[in-house]
Amino acid sequence: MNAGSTSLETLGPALLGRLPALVQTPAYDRTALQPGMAHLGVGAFHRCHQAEYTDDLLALRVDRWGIVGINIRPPTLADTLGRQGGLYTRLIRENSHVDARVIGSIVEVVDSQESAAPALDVLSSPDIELVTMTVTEKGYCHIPSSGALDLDHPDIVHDLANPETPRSVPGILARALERRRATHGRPLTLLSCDNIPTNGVILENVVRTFAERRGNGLADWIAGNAAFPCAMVDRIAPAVTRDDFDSVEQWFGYHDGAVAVGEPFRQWVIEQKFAGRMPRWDLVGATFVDDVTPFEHLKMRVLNGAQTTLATLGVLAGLEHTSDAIADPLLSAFIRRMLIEETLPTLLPVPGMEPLAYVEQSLGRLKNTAIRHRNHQIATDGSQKIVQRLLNPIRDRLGQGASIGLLSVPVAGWMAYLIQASSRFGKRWPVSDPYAAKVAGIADATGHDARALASAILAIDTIFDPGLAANGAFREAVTSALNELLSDDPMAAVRHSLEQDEVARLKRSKQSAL
Ligand code: CS2
Repeated sequence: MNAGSTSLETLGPALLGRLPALVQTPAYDRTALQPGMAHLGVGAFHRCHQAEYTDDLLALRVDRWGIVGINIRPPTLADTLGRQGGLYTRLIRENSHVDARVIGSIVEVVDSQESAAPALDVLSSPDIELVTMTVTEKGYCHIPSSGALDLDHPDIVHDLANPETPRSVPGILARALERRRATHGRPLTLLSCDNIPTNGVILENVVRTFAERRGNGLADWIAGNAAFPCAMVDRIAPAVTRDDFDSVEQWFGYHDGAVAVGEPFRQWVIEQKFAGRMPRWDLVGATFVDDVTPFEHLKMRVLNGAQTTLATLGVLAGLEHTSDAIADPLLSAFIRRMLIEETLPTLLPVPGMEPLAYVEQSLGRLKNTAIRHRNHQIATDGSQKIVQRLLNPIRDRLGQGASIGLLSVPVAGWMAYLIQASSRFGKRWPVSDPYAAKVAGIADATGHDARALASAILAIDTIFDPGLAANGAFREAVTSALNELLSDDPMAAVRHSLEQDEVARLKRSKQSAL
């Protein structure tokens, strides 16, 4: 974003000493930093999360690791972060409260959208010991239902044929590791910070499968010299809007083209499995653990599950943001009941955390009206999100012989969201999802029969595990919710599932009283 019509000065190292007192500045000498880690995917989340933790750590002066930020997809970084010397304003907002701080941990930015070469030069450098990444769920090129590398993915097909000029994340990482092996042989930790289940395992799997296909011993070298820890990351940091840029100008009197906005809450749990040195993020609030799984289930099933539910049902109800959806009494009652009745019993015990309190805390976070998180943004790439957020807890519930009537509603919500974007249903809104065309094709061919629609979508086995898709109770619950969600009164699906749950609850309590 350029300075536009304003004549205000743009944030940069020269302005640091002249910022209003309300804006905190880096509490360390940035010129002494050394690029020790790279981050792939410098978006709003990275700027509000890993880069902030690193800024906290740098302020403790324990080490001097700066971040090299790399984008291999749009947007470009040179015109925003680049021209600001890596500096940006991080706003933490909660209702009327604002906390502003300039973050200084990003020391260099690299645009590698046109070709992987600039990214590969950084990732294969001996100075880089760690690569963190937020490349979105679909960046891993895996099959959501199994976690395996999707060998039919066009970018993977391309990269296997042209391994020296890769386009995909697995192809780029495999090539960087190959160059490290050939040049200096130094180990590398690759830390996924995306919301996919067992993200380190999936990352390792896609990179290893890709390397195995190369058949030059690379996979063995990777096994001995790279580590892929799992991590749970959390902070709500939506896409930045024009309003956010304008706010910084109005409140603080300077222009910043790389503002990031997040909520106060943040969490980072990292599996202690590193190939070499790691930044001591544990000194600034991150937790290093042996097993991330319980934390990951808690976060993806409760917070992210609630977000996806509110997003798709919110769009169907004509609501714009998460905070609007949760302010709706029906949706708010539904989400609380769904999480407490159906999601919580699927969770593993989480050391030091009380699940019910976590649910209440999560619902509180979603009510934050200063966080303008659009329902359409969260609904983007839903096909890559519903397995870990909704389908895995449903599978666990069915395994316990327990009810799934509430969790099935947002699954049908995801279907209805994509179905109604098809031409047969009047293209009610634009969508972005790798499965949008597939679902639109089903909708165009099938028409308005909810049973036939649900059946055809449940047959997509790269999303729905066939065992789950064959389950009668699940099919019935999804079909009946979809039928209502596609009607003129979509929220009837939400009302009815709550009523049915209430009836079942009464029945259970009568039985246990006998
Ligand atoms: C959101 C997440 O867009 C989405 O899919 O659910 O980005 C969410 O805000 C973060 O995971 C919160 O940590």
